[in-house]
Amino acid sequence: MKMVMAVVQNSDAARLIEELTDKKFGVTKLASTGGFLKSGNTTLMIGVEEERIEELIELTKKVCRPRKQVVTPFPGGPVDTYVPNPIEVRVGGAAIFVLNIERFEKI
Ligand code: 2BA
Repeated sequence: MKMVMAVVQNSDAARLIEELTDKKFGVTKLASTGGFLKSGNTTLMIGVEEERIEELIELTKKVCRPRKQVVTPFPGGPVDTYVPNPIEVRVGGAAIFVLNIERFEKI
């Protein structure tokens, strides 16, 4: 068994969860915050048999679209007079981690 941790954009999360549950994947939704943008995103925990990993990744690719976001880097402190230019970042898609699970018990 594997544990898939998928960080997705909030706007894609509801549809992805719906598609996953329709296909009988077990899923837990966690509210998370991206370290770079410091804005909310969604992390899904999906415990899955190894043979279904590719199906899961394909489904995620179908639902989760990369988007461009414009951010203004926050300057240092209150006395900082330098105003940085906005920059454009491409936010996933999804950041997917596949972890080995040593043991899984449902009590
Ligand atoms: P954030 O950390 O808020 O990052 C949002 C987007 O900002 C990233 O999109 C990337 O395009 C850009 N970015 C991140 N760090 C950067 C930096 N130091 N300099 C310039 N641009 C930077 P994604 O790569 O698609 O990541 C989307 C979200 O997935 C991330 O939100 C974070 O919550 C998670 N994530 C991505 N890679 C991760 C990793 N290696 N470990 C843990 N979480 C990760």
